[in-house]
Amino acid sequence: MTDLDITKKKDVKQAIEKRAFDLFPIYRSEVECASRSDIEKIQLEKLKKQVRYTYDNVKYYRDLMDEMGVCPDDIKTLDDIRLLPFTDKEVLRETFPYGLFAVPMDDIIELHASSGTTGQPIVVGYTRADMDMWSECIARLVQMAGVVPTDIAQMAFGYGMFTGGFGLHYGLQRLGCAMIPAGSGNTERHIKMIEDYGTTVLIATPSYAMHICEVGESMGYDWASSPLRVGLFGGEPCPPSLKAEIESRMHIVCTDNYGLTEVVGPGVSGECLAHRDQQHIAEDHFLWEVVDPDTGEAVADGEVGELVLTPLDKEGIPVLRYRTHDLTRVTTEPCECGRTMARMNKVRSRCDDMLIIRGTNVFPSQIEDVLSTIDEVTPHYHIIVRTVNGMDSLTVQTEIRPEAFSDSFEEMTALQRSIEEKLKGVLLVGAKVELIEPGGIERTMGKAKHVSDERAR
Ligand code: DLL
Repeated sequence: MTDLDITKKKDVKQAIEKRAFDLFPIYRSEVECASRSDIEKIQLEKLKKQVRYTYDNVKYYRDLMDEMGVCPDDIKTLDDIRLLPFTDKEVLRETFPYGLFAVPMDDIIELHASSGTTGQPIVVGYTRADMDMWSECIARLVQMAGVVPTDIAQMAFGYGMFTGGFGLHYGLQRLGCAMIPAGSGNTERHIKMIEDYGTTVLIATPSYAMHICEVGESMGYDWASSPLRVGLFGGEPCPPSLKAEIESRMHIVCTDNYGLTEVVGPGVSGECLAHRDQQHIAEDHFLWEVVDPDTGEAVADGEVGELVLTPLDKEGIPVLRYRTHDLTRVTTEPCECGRTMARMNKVRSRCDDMLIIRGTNVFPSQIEDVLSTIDEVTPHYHIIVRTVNGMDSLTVQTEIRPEAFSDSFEEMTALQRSIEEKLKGVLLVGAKVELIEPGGIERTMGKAKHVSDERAR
C-alpha cells in the first residue's frame, strides 16, 4: 500500500480504490480535522465579531437590524444567527456597485463580478486579508483531489471578472503549483500545452472539460499517456455520470468544487475522494444553514433545502445569511478522508431553476438523470420550453453518440420513442425528444446553458 504514490497517474486511482486516504495530504490539518465542538467554538467567536463588524461598517445592515430590533450583542449562540436578516442577490443589485462594501476603496485590492441572468451585474471587492483567506480555502480544496506543490496547473476557466479564474489561480499558487494562465477557449492549443508543458492539473467547468476531451480525441491525442492526472471542476452542476465519463475518457481523477461570487467564489466547499457526491464546507470561514426556500425556516437535520451562507471573516463585502438558491443537504458526520468539516451534497438544482410545465414541476436535473441512463446519447443536451397553442411545450434535444448513430429511420424513431417514454415516467408530463447528430449541440468554454425558456411572459 505504502508504495503507491498519489502524484503518479498510474497510482492515484488505485489509492482511491484501496481507500488509502492517508496518502493524500491534509493541508492545515488542525482545522480541517478539528472536533465538532472546536469547529463550533471557532465559528461562534468569529460570528460575534463579524456581526459587530458588519453592523458598524455597512449602513444597509445597520438600518435593517435597527428596524428589526436586533443588535450585535444579541448573538450569543450559533443558533442566534436566525435573528439576523437574510440577504438576497437583489440587494447587491440595488446597492451596485459599492453599497455593501464595509471598507473604503483604498483597502480593496481586487474586484470580481457576476452578470447573473438579468443582466444587471453584482460586484464584490476583496481586501488583502480576504484574498489570503480565499487562497487558503482553495489551497485546501485542491489538496483534497491530491494536488501537490510540484503540480503544473493549467487554467481553462475564463479570467476576467469571473470569480473562477483568479480564485483557483491564487490558491494553486499559494500551494506552490506552477500556474499556466491559459484561460478558456482555443481548445486545440490547450491540448498542445498539456503535452508541451507537462500539465498535470486542468481547471475547467465540467462542460468545457468534456469538450477538451472530445477535441483531444478528434486530434488523435492519447489521454491515457498524457501527463494530466487531476481535473478541478466547478462553477456549474456536474452530474456524476459526466464526471465518471470524463474520468474514464481522459484517464484522470476529477473533483467538483462549489462556491459563488457573493460569498467568496470557489473555495466554499470541495469534494474529497472518499465521498464523490459530497463536498466539505470550509466551516471555519463559512457558516451554513439549510432552510425551507418558501418559509426561510431551518429544515430538519439532514433534510434537503436551500443553502444559506454567512462568511465569517470577510472584510470587503461581509454579507449576512446569503440565500444561495442552491438546493442541498448537509451532514456533520466525520469523513473517511480524515476531515471533520461538514459535507454538503453536490448541488444539482436551484430553487429558481424549476420549470412549471402545464402545472407540473420539472427540474432540469431530472431530465439530465434520465438521459444519463441511456447508452446511445452523449452528456450534451438542451431543453426548450415554448408556448404552443396557448400550452406549455417541452422539447429535449439530446445528442447521439457516433457509434449509436444510424441512417435507419425506424431505429432512430424507436430510440426517440423510448427516451420519450422514460422521460414521461419520471417527469409525469410529456416531452418531445429530438435526436441531434453527433457534435450537433453547441459546446461551451464556460458554464453550459441547458435551458431556453421561450414562453411568453
Ligand atoms: O461559479 C464559483 C465557482 C467558480 C465555483 C469556479 C467553483 C469553480 P458564480 O459565477 O457566482 O460563482 O456562480 C455561482 O453557480 O450559486 C451555483 O448555482 C453554481 N455552482 C457553482 N459551482 C457549482 C458546483 C461560481 N460545483 C453559482 N456545482 C452557484 C453546482 C455550482 N453548482
